Amino acid sequence: MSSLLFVFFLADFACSQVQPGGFPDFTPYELPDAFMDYDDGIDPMQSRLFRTSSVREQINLSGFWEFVSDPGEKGDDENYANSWPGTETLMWVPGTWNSTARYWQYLGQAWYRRTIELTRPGNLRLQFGGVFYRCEIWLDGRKIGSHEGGYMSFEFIIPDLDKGKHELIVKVNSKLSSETVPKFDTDWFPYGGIYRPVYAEIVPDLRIQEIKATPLLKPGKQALIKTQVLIDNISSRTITSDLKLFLNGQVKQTLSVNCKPGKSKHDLECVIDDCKLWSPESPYLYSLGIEIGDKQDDQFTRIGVRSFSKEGYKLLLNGERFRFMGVNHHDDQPDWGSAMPPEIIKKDIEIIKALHANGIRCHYPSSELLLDFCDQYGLVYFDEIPAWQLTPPMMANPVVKQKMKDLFVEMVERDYNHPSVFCWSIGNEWREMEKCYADLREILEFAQGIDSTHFVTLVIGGACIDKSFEHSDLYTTNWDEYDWYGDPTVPDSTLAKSRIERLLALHRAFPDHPIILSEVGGAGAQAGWHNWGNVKWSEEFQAINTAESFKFSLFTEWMSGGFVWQFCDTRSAPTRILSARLRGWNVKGIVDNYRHPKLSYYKLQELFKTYREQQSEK
Ligand code: ADA
Repeated sequence: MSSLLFVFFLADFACSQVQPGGFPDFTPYELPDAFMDYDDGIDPMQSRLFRTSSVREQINLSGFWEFVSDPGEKGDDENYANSWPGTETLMWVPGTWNSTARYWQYLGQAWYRRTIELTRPGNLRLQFGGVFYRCEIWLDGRKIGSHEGGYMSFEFIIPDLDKGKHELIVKVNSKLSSETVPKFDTDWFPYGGIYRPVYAEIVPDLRIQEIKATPLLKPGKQALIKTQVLIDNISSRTITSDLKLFLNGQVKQTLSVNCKPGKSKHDLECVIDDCKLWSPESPYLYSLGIEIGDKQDDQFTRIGVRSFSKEGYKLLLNGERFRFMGVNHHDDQPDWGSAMPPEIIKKDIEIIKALHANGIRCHYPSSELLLDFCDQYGLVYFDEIPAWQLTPPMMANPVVKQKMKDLFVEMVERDYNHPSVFCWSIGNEWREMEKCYADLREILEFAQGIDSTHFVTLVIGGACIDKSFEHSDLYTTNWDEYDWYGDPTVPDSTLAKSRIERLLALHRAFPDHPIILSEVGGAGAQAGWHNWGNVKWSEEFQAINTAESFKFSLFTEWMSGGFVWQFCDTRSAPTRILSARLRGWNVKGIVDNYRHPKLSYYKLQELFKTYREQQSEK
């Protein structure tokens, strides 16, 4: 096709979507109600969508905390933990200082302070949903611990604390480097602060630390739920008690346990007959609870029975062909940054469901609340540690390697019970992988050794044939049909052919591997700017890129779909403000930063709907 004809063809494509003066078709979509036969309530700490305990006394630590920035990092030498230097301002928790005007671009150290009041003495448990990037914590001037890794949750136990007021101080540092994970200069903003919910609770001497439930599907619609319970005996004596396993409010097993001081693991199980499966179309959840003694302590989680498997190049969910129609999502919004409140997370989920999508991927573990919504509304989640675009020297650095391993373990511990979790990814687009192949293999094998119930993968850039795939469980690659960073100012069909040829070559090299496009599309568009010639930055250019690229992954027999890059426009690292980022924002969102849909949203919605209709006719 001559280039002139090609431009007309594209112009025609765009015009058929939006008539001047009219609106594109938008199919109204009703979000189905979440369903669980047994409803165990709402977590009063607002950090989960269900009650996690019915007996623990909990204190919500959301609200204004005293705040002082420390750009010169003097706070340790000047002992801020014991002599507060004076309050600069009040800062909202959960929140990020980078969403306030005063600290908009501030990357560095800061101190937070508040009081906790206990109405009775007891063992205090402090739970942090996420602090970016590293922190140290003091209670009444005594250091109680530290944590590194901005996207994970963590806890501290302070035994036998007196009743009354206690001073809590948290030092936070958001600086990244070549030895942090994520590294410095990622393509998303390193929002600093205590940005996910924090709460305190009084726990008994014998407490439930963790529940790990593995649902195994058996023939005849039966499921065996193997449950491992981690018990923490905070006291210095052995305690004997009963453990009860509940399913949807019914006791299924009672086990008498002898717990020495410290941690111990106990196995319980139950069988569900005629079980209801979890899937995006029918996200059925069961409530699973563990109780110690006669309500001395309890903990609840939610589980779903489903099986992901592969058969040659096909990906299967509950034995049926499954293709991803997903979005890449960052926790990011102009007013809240990474500290998105529950209502905004829920809105995102609704917009994604209205797209007829079935999955979400993120470069780091999203908030637990987002994963709860995925479980509840039926979105398959692609879980990844933020090891983004590492270089060979970083990979070879034992400090970085250890951090990656620690983050991987924390991710699996936190997210294991979510039925929406499809795989664990050890990172994204590592550079010059042939130079760090041994390191890569070490991390992959480590990850596979931690959990064998989910796929383990690594995301590769540009659909290249990489021998690391001989060891990972899936082929997940980032790809787009039309170039966006290069010279062409309109989608170039010749280039597109060579891009498709790459995928064909990949399939020839790995014919028995499911191929998933972990990022697909990827063209920046200034929301509201239309250009009928489809030039760069226009909504038309982006719509062509995303929809055409996605079409290939959905309608090619051996492909397993993908995740559009990306859901919404997001703020990029401050260092990228002058690169191909509009005002410092990565504007490849199919909705803008306030979630107004761009043309590509409607094009994808149409495509996903067509795919679903075709599948249901089969
Ligand atoms: C890569 C990377 C993304 C983003 C994207 C882009 O695919 O994985 O995080 O940076 O490029 O927008 O260029």
